[in-house]
Order: sequence, then C-alpha cells, then structure tokens
Amino acid sequence: MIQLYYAAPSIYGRKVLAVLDEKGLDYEIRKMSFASQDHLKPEYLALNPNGEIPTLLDGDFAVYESTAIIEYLNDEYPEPPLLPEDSEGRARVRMAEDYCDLHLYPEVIRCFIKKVLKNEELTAEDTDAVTERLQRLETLLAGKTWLAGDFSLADCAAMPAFASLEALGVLDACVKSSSLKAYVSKLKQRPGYKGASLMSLEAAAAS
Ligand SMILES: N[C@@H](CCC(=O)N[C@@H](CS)C(=O)NCC(=O)O)C(=O)O
Repeated sequence: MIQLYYAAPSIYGRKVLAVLDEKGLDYEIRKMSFASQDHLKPEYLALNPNGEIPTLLDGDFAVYESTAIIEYLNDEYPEPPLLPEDSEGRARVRMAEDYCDLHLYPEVIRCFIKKVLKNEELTAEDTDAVTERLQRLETLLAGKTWLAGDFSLADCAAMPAFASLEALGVLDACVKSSSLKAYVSKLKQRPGYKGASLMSLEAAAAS
C-alpha cells in the first residue's frame, strides 16, 4: 500500500494527494506534525534527507520532492495519464506545474501564515498579490479548459492553491476573472480536489 507522509496544511503534500485521488489509488496517510518536528526526526530524515513534507513510500521505495513524487506516480501508475506523450506537451505541463510550486504557492503560504499562524486579517493588498500570481494561470488557460492541453499534473498542482484560498475564505477576493472562476469550478468537480482540500484551519494551526 502506498503511504504518504503528510502534515496539515502542506500545500505540496496536497498536490500529491490530488494526483493520488485522480489516479484512484489506495493510499494511507502517515500523519506528521510540524509542531512536534516529526519532519526532522532521524527516522523521517532516513526517508527524506531534505526534512520536508511530503514523502511517499511505495513498498520500500521512498520518493521525496512533490514534483518527483507526482511524476513517479504517473510513470508507475499510468492510468489515467497526466502527462502528454510529446516532449513539447510535457514541457508545457512541467513549466505550469513549476510556476505553481515556485511562484503561486509561496504567495498562498504567505496568506496562510498571516491569517492562521499570526491570527491577522488578510487585506486587499494580500489578496491582490495572489490575484497577480493567478494572472499567469489565466494567460495559460486563454480560452482553454485546462492549463496545458488535456487535464494534467499542472492542473493537479493548481488545485491545492485554490483549495487553500477557499479554506482561508479569500477565494472570491483572489479569483476575479470569469475564465478563472470557470476553471476553479471545473477543478472542484475533479476527484483530485478532495485530496487537494484536505486541510482544516484548526488542524493546520495545531499541526
Ligand atoms: N520542494 C519541496 C517543498 C516541500 C516543502 O517546502 N514542504 C514544507 C511544508 S509545505 C516543509 O516541509 N517545511 C518544513 C521546513 O521547512 O522545516 C517539495 O516540492 O516537496
């Protein structure tokens, strides 16, 4: 059975959960706690020397780094395929997915820290900063249903960002354009949105 080492509210972890749910795979969540510094304990560092969450264990093979994990899942469990066959298509998916990891998530995490960990209200300045990052997704969509051709790992990566904004109560404040609203409502109908949403603010604050 696949095991995912996950702590709420890890956005990178929920990206992996979205892919597991899209593929309909059975898995078990190994609950970790940041407060207890589980991610820095020797037994966890033996699996993931970076000391970050998530890590996926498939049999006795440990994969870490969320992008490596989701590509591994797509290789090992090819149905349904979440990467195109051609190299240009694959590169497009990877560019969009990296944009989420490197540019969109940090802004969402900033909002999470402010609201949940510092207990401060989010302002228009905070939500505008997210809206600005979401503009890239809007450009990539450009009248299409998904970010990079067919539904793909890139869309799985976008899911936990929107799910986080929803949990923080600022989805409408951040998602302003009709095309992005339509995209979010399509994402919400996907099986992966369940895993992507596995976050309650209470659990996250306690974690
Ligand atoms: N590049 C890593 C980033 C993972 C990451 O930053 N995880 C955060 C939680 S969302 C973490 O474990 N932080 C612990 C720490 O930095 O001490 C990935 O994609 O898996």
